[in-house]
Amino acid sequence: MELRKIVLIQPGREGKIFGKAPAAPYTLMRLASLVPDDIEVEIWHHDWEPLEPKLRTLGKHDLVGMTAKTLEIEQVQRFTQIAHEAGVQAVVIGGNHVTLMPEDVTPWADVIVTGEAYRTWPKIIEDFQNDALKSHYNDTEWADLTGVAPLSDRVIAQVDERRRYWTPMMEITRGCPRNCSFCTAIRVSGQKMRFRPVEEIVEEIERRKIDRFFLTDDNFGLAFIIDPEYTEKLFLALEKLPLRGWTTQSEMAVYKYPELLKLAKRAHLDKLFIGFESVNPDNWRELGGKSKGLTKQYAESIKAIQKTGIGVVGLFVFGFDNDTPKVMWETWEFGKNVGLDSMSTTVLTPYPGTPFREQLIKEDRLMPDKSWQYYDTAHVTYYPKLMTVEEFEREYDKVCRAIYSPIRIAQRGLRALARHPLQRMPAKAFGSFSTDYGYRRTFAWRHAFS
Ligand code: B12
Ligand code: SF4
Repeated sequence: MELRKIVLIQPGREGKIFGKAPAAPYTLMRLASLVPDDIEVEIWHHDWEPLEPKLRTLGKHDLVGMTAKTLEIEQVQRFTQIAHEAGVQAVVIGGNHVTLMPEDVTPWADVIVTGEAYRTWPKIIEDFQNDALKSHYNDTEWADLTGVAPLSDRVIAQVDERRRYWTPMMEITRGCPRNCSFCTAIRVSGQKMRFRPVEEIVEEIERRKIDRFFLTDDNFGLAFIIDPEYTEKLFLALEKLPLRGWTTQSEMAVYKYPELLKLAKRAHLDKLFIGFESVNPDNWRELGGKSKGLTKQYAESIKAIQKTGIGVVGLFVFGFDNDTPKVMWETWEFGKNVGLDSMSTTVLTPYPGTPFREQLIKEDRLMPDKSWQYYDTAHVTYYPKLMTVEEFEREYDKVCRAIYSPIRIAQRGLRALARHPLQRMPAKAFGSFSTDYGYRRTFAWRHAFS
């Protein structure tokens, strides 16, 4: 089939915030960079502009790819329907949700892609042109990250991240050897930690001309433990770049590596988002070995990290089988007293492919009326064990209103800001408050629809 152009679609529900979309579509930027130069490729993002009218301009000779997390899959199904009505014959669906639950997408997609797609995506483009498209492409190998899908200059120019997005994304590692019962990341990125070569990271940052970024890594902190030499080399290279700052997800064990933390600070690391997950020690089994619900140890790690000048964002999840409303208030107290820079409290969510979901299915505890849009970590989608749904929701609302009250956000933001020297404060002001503001917005989705 003659190929007119490729359109890659990023769904979204946030829209623009003060004129920019929140997070750049990094997944699609990598995939678009694999498209041969002689084929036109565009990335369309629903947070930047409403996509329905644009979808109606597509036709039979366009190859359309869409990515979706679980909570976005219904929006993507709707986009697919519009594209089909416009005459598109090849809508390809990839991403986390389809990888974890292909049977959910097969009935309405033309092509599904499971796995990482670095090999299958170029093959799909070729097969489209040869009228040989299959209905399912499965990439079973965890690709070595060396030289994989470097961002092309035309994609960088088209996405124009600095003008259109608040947060550029960047990948350094992939995969995590832990095994948290509720985590889907390890089911889509594997349990072997893989590293991109330092030279490629530096080259990408320079070519994108970005001076801030958030890592897509699931648990970057594990690099401290698994490959300290690599981590040191990375930090020494980043130190030389004119960065304003970067942030990443990590487990708390990094506090045992003060020398690397100092290097990380010199490499412009601003904040670590640490998944403590729970202050309830009875939940230790669910936490995959990275934390054990021991608040004394959490406090020690927070102090040690902050001492090096790096901020700590504490991430907590409510609704494990040993949780009662009391745990939510204990988390609030802990967060208040320990001096976190920002704080996220979300509702445990039984994503497809996780042991937690399997258990709930066996025990018939999934709420039947909760479609995928509710899987946003702000809504309760299952019957908790030691609380009723109503109790869970009521106390969650109360505790989040306390945590995300303007005064608490201001307090934590000022604390984060105070970590920087006076002359750097203007540059750091936005980042010091925006994390909590973002979490407040996530919580607000709980009441956007019920
Ligand atoms: C970065 C990230 C974010 C960023 C997204 C930024 C952006 N615009 O891309 C931010 C911080 C905004 C974010 C937010 C959330 N996230 Co998030 N996020 C991630 C993370 C850590 C990395 C994703 C990533 O970019 N990877 C790197 C890129 C290069 O690869 P990739 O996305 O995996 O895609 C590959 C394949 O899937 C495939 N592919 C993907 N799409 C397509 C499409 C086509 C056509 C093809 C051919 C192939 C293909 O090819 C790609 C290259 O290998 C993942 C964890 C993970 N490891 O997946 C969680 C993850 C996707 N997030 C998750 C969640 C739950 C959320 C939130 C709900 C959290 C919250 N409480 O708010 C929100 C939802 C926001 C929203 N409204 O959508 C869950 C999703 C679970 C699920 N089943 O849906 C994950 C898996 C984390 C987890 N621990 O479980 N997230
Ligand atoms: S530590 Fe994080 S990425 Fe690793 S399994 Fe647990 S939740 Fe997933």
